[in-house]
Amino acid sequence: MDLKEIRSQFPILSQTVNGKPLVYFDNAATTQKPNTVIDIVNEYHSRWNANVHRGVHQLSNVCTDAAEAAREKIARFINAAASDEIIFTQGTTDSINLVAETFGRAFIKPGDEILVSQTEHHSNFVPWQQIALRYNARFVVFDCHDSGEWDMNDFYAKINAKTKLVAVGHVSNALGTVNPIKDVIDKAHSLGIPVLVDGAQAIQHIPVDVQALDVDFYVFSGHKIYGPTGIGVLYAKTQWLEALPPYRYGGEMISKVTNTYSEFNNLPYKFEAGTPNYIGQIGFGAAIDFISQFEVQQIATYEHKLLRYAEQKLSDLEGVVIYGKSDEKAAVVSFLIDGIHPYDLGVLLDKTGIAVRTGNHCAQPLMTRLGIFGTVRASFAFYNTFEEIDYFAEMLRKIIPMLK
Ligand code: C6P
Repeated sequence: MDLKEIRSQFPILSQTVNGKPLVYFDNAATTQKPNTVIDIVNEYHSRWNANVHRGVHQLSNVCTDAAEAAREKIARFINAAASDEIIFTQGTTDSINLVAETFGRAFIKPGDEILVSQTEHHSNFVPWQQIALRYNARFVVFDCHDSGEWDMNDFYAKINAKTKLVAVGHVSNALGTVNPIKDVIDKAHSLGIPVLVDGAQAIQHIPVDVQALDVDFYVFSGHKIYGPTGIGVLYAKTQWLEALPPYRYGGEMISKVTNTYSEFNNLPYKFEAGTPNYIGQIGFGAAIDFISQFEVQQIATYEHKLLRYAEQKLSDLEGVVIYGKSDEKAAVVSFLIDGIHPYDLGVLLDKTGIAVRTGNHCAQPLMTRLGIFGTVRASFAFYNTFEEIDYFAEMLRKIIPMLK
């Protein structure tokens, strides 16, 4: 990969922050956008904007075609069996809430169990906890090891005939662990239990094939894969989309409305009430085109080298403890330095132009399990470089004595 050429496509990467060249290591929170995404969003707002699926006029048709083409691109990207299995949402959180609300309404009864892991982001934890409370079901959490890897014995012990759904993350946002989701899916399916996988931190880093995984629900956000904010995807097998009731009610999701009853639209529109974020969809499609120039496996290999290099550099520094020890990791390194508050470190790194995230990373149950309140997290994308990591380590070497 030609790193210089790739970086030149992201205008934000060539700016300075606090007088220093930006080193953007907060890619797990959101990724930066290439020119093609920025330009298409601008072009559709300035030249083609019109509401989709409603118009007989040219602008509406142009927007509708581009927005629907994005659905096709995303379906191909994750190897969905049909583009109708791609539901556009506001993002990962919205997708999970869609499944939790509708699955809860249709299938969760008192005494049922919903099983999640200890390492989930709040978005794949709180909705299930609340659904369980609402329907007098049990919210069950299987444990992880100190390394951040799942305790699969605990998973096998806790999944049972009462489990109605398993909801797990593909890659931990807080630690970077790539989880054994295929083992979870296979075990759950052997008991007839569906599985939702939160792919927010996987889709941009590792190849995802929903048919090979045989996953029932797979969710992710556009903004974490070089696309715009406010747009995301729920992939679900057709059988589930047909079995679940609509999430929100209103325009577009109906086929017939009378004073006494309504009939609902075909897939995927049954789950897309109201004016969709069609320009977000178009931008998302451009992001998929952008990433499709490369092999996702090629991106994964490069990012893995960055990760191991960063872990090595950090280990050379005194007092550093890295959280998330696993052979299977995506591009996240989470750490603490003895006697230094993560927030203080984050603030001083910012002064050097380096953007990292500090805190619990919306994973309080995991932090509690690890006995810490948070970490400093550097998360990489394939536009990051080894030189940036060298600079990061050099700045840490200067900052640490200042905070001791
Ligand atoms: N994690 C992070 O800095 P939304 O906000 O809906 O696009 O994504 C929510 C979400 C769900 N699952 C996982 C695994 C995630 O990492 C995130 C977002 C960001 O780690 C913001 S907290």
